[in-house]
Amino acid sequence: MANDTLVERPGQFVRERAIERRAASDVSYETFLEEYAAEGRPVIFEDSVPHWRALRTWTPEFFATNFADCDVHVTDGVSMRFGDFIDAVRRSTPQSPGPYLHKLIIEREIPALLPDVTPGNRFGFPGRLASPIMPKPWNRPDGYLKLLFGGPGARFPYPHYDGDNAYAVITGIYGSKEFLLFAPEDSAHMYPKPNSANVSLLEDVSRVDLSRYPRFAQAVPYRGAIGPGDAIFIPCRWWHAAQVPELSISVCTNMITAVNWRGFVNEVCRPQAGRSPARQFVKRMLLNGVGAVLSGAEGVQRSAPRSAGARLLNRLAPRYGDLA
Ligand SMILES: O=C(O)CCC(=O)C(=O)O
Repeated sequence: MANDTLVERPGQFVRERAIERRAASDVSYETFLEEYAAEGRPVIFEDSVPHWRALRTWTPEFFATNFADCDVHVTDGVSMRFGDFIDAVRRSTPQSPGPYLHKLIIEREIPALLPDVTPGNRFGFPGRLASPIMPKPWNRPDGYLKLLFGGPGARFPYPHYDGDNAYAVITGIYGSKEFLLFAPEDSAHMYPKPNSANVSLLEDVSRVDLSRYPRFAQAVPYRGAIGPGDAIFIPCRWWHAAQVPELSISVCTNMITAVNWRGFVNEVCRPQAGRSPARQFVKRMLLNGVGAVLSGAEGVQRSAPRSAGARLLNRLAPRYGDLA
């Protein structure tokens, strides 16, 4: 591969790949689905949301001025006053990293922020999650839009891939953030937790003790960074780890489309300890039905997009733009 580079890790050399970058204006939504989503190919789209007011207004000062007294959900089991959180982020250094906020669903906790990121990033359009016929808890027209916020040295707490076989798009708004991605084929090299197959036992992929985790030496990292306006697309089942070099504010959405639907159904209906097989079977039947209806609607939208039928079906199977 032309963009392979050799990088040194303690004790060995590995091949590392740069994540492809494209100007967002050169890529239509359909091309994105065909060339990246369907192919499971990560990419960073540059200048993906020039219309977002957040790009001009969201700074640490903006949040400290307007939302200091809000209680925010920072990480698992930890909530803080937003003002105190921002103070801790400002004190964060690579040697002594502060907290990393990654649990704040914007619609639930600070809906006043929504107009600043609306209309959403088209590459992060939640697809079938936005359909009114999606059963709870997957009926999420906002794609679980989350705020991510951290200072130098902070990082997402664990390398993982997203649940529900979902894709993710993370859009940078302020500062920068670095990503290391690993393909699904590297799963065995990522040491999945025995009870949580999508979470790695490796805490920090940039500092792995290879004597404890020797298989990690065979994993091939894909490296990329996002700045304001850049959006990184993380295909389903791709492992990812995020690290903040300079104070970073970004947002994240999940997406389910026709392309990752089968994997979604298999994932959420898989046999699981503590779940009745009969219930999982009924759920599978229900989701298979929803999938068939949505595939039919999407077929009409594709073949006769301007017809009255397609316009009616847009309500059932929303398309980017219809929700704005
Ligand atoms: O911190 C990040 O950018 C990664 C976010 C992420 O992976 C997640 O929210 O699942």
